[in-house]
Amino acid sequence: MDPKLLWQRADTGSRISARFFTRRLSLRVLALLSICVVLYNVVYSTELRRRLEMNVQAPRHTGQPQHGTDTAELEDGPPSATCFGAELGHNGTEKATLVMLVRNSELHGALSSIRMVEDRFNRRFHYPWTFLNDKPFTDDFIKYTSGLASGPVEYAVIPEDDWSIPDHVNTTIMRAEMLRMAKQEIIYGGSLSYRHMCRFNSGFFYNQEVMRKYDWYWRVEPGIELYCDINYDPFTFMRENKKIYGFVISMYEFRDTITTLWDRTRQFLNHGDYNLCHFWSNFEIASLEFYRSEAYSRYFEFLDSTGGFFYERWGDAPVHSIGVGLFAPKDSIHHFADFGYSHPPCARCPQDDESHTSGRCVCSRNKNFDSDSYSCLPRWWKVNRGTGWI
Ligand SMILES: Nc1nc2c(ncn2[C@@H]2O[C@H](COP(=O)(O)OP(=O)(O)O)[C@@H](O)[C@H]2O)c(=O)[nH]1
Ligand SMILES: *[C@@H]1O[C@H](CO)[C@@H](O)[C@H](O)[C@H]1NC(C)=O
Ligand SMILES: *[C@@H]1O[C@H](CO)[C@@H](O)[C@H](O)[C@H]1NC(C)=O
Ligand SMILES: [Mg+2]
Repeated sequence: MDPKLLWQRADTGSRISARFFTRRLSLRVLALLSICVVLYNVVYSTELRRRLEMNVQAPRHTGQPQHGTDTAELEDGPPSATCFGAELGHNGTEKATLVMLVRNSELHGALSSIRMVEDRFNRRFHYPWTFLNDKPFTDDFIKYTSGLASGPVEYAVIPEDDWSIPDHVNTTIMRAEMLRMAKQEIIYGGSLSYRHMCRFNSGFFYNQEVMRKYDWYWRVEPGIELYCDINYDPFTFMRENKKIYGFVISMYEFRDTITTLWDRTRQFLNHGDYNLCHFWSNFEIASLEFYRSEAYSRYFEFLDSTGGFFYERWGDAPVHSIGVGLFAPKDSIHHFADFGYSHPPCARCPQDDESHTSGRCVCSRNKNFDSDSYSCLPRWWKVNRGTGWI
């Protein structure tokens, strides 16, 4: 048909409708519209009231948590889901906790990390948070952190024995070594508190009273970022797939901080050479049972007996990584390639489309430490093809 004809027809139509569109008809349309608006308002306000009532019946948990190892918070069960959370999800069912070792002075970084982990993951799962500190947490720290958590919270002070220099360490030698390392500008070389932290994370966190009831932990540090939503339960993933240790970033350790760690390890059991690769332990999702195993415990106790955590500055990352490399089956180590993660100064971003769309990622694919020359991921990828990891 000639398109001109169409226009002509439409013209005729409009002339016809103009004739019939009387004042009376327009009044009827107006009345019908008003009825629609009124109906919509009634339905909408009923729904709004229903939602509000739902919230009032299940108010958000606001109780003040106590110092120490009180577990009453846990028995209360997690606070109820928000409207949004209830629509999207279900509650986490694993014996797992998000754990943060942190100082009171790091409150701001802690809040920023909690917010990130809650928004991207935990608001749909309500896993409990466990906060550990060598000093009592301040009221402010407790108030503001518990305000952000969607699950139960616990605050525990680390026993002195787990944060002190063992008797067999000669502190004269230790001080001299710390001075030497500080002069050489070795990272954290002159810090005693950093040494306590590394030793604690290597051999004590998993046996803390507040951690006993859990099988899994997710380590969260102040000031981290998650770039993508995590829409599944990584703890369940770990359990179902018989995984023991999960990481996101892997890199080389500074040789000067662990001069004799590998010699000591070889002394503990005969093995080849250490390539300095370690999983960056500021993010870990892993099995607590593994660390509590005899193999790992004996390994840690041997390392601790050498005093190397103090004479040198052994990090918990190489200790965990070597432990996992020695005592966990190769296929029980998992790289969370779908996680977007940053702990300054390093960050990684998922490389596949699927993670970006389903995870609402906010990161640039080419800002990715995995492909940095300092990353151990290329070695990791080789492991999956059958070559050794450490
Ligand atoms: N309570 C407490 N936490 C500490 C101390 N030193 C480090 N941490 C925590 O241990 C983790 C690692 O320390 P951080 O300063 O982030 O070291 P980096 O990530 O290696 O630069 C973080 O969660 C810190 O909050 C300390 O003296 N006391
Ligand atoms: C999650 O837990 C809350 C509080 O215990 C409960 O009210 C809610 O029904 C649970 N949601 C699901 C989907 O199990
Ligand atoms: C510690 O080491 C120094 C220097 O080697 C030595 O003089 C001192 O006797 C040692 N102290 C102890 C308690 O062994
Ligand atoms: Mg850190």
